[in-house]
Amino acid sequence: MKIRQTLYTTVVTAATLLLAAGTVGAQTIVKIGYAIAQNSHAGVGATTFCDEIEKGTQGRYKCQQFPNGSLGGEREMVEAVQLGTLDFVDTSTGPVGNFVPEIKIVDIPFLFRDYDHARRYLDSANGDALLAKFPAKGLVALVWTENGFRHMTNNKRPIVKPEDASGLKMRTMENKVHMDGYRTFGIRPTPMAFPEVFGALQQGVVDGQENPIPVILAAKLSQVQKYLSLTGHVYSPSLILTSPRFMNKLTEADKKVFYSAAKVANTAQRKKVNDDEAAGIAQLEADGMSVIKQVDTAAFVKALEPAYAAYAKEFGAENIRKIQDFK
Ligand code: EAX
Repeated sequence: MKIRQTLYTTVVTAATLLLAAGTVGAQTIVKIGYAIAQNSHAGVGATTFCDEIEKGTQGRYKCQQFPNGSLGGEREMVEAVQLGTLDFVDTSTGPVGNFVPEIKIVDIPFLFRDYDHARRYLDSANGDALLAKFPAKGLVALVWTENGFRHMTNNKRPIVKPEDASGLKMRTMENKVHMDGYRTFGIRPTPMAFPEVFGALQQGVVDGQENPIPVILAAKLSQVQKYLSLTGHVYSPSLILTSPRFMNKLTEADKKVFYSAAKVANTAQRKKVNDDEAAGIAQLEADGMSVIKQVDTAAFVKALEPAYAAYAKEFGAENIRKIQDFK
């Protein structure tokens, strides 16, 4: 009896996992996952996306949200979307270049000057051209969303210049472009999925990590990190991804609803990034972090020169310059 029940549960669970989008009567439930908390910028993006598709399809589609990496890290969620066991993920580009190599170029440190530069570039035909690379890899990118400019935190010392970062063991995303760049700062990069980061910092497996203010806030990293240096060393884009298999099942009208829902979600997600940027640093100071506001940006850029030579080989110096010069 017990065995039969277990078997039944296993079969039902397997069936649910195999078919991510479940239909209940006339309503289809779609699953969306992301690595951080529901009250974060990614959560605001996902919630807005869900509200918009429900409204736009008169309730024929509804979402189930899986925040906090409850379905795994970002790489695992992208894999799940590819396989069709998850319908949507709002993910940073962190691991995405491992699936769609062409987008790795936007992960280069000190590529974008500021939010306006990054947002306008990604929203332009240049950003669309990168989104067009996804279907060949079994993915559909509905829109660029945003994670934010990344800053370093650690428990050893204030980081003002690369020499201060040198020797620190820092968790990074599973992103070769980042890791190659950070090595030129003397950092020892330790790639790790986001759901493991809090524990790794708490246990001292790594000395530090780097993430945008909205993520540092949402993951309460102030509880396990002392120093925050506003290095802004790289812009971290994100994306809402689904699969061709999912999109091909939709009517043309519903496809439009999903695409426009993604656009509205992006606007809301970026607005939350703005709000977190405006209020977050004071909040993190109140939470006990020591915030280093004056960093030697020029020294970091200089240290990166060997990495930039390698990026130029991989992506083409011209292509990198085109992004940097984008007005
Ligand atoms: O997408 O893995 C990371 O550091 C990401 O910035 C975070 O999970 C938000």
